[in-house]
Amino acid sequence: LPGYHLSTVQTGELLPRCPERSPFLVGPITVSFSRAPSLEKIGEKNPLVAQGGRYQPPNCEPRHRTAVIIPHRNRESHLRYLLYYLHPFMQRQQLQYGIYIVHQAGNATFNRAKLLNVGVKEAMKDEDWDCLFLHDVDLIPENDHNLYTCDPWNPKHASVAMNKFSYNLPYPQYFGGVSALTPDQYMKINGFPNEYWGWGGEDDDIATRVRLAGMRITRPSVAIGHYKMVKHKGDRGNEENPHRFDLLIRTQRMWTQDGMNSLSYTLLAKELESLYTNITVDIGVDP
Ligand code: UDH
Ligand code: NGS
Repeated sequence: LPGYHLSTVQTGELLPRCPERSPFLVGPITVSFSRAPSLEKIGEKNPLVAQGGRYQPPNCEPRHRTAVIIPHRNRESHLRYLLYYLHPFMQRQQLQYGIYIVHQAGNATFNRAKLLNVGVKEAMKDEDWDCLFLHDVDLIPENDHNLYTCDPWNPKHASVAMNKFSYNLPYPQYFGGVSALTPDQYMKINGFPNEYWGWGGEDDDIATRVRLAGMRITRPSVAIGHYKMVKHKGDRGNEENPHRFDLLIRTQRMWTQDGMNSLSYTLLAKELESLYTNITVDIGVDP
């Protein structure tokens, strides 16, 4: 009811709080990867999304403010699939939200965890987000009962049942794919490690940080935390990190020194696109 929203804005009337449980949830969603939709088409289907990929429910005061932060390089078609499904998904959950793409400039080795640190730092400059969703670009949630909100006490691992792992956790400590922390929880673990260049291990490091900071990982049930992955090959520039096992041995010693408190980068651009905020960053090179 856009008209209702307009008139309440004009009269300065307060909106009622959104219900604890959104009436718009549908449960399981069919996700298919036929042809990646165009950004124009996604925009047309999401008329209430504002510049920078921002949204708030038109008819009620949201209970949650979630920033989705997506590390990215050279995965444009995956991004379009994700935006196509994620915008309506979060709108059905009646969240206030923003979507941030953190694009690694240049051809140096990819660094997922450092990009996520940059995304958190930049997103928190924009808005007082109460939940940070750290989200791989190729994972599409398949059930909107998987709420994109944070647990107030513990970091959450959301992608517990991916199709490529036969809808199960690959191993009990797995923390990769999609996770969610409040800004407080994020700072309590000193953010994510900056020193994992290339594929593998950074998510295991983060899981260890959670434990060392005295928290535990919460998870939705495997019936709800379903994700479908866009099929792809390994990326050039993100080869297996040969140092990851050495780094993992040192997590306990390093986590208080390597993270948000040691983060340095050069922001190259921060652009408000129609469906997301695009952060382009120079994070340096693998030493
Ligand atoms: N990413 C990019 N571009 C890249 C690499 C990674 O955007 O070139 C992002 C993207 O959001 C991706 C995430 O980082 O979803 C994680 O990338 P990943 O390659 O670690 O994980 P993914 O599940 O692929 O996408 C696993 C490939 C298997 C490699 C096997 C090595 N043994
Ligand atoms: C573990 C990796 C994780 C990775 C997980 C799933 O072995 O980073 O496999 O990988 N840990 C190490 O390499 C130490 S996947 O099947 O998605 O390619 O997330």
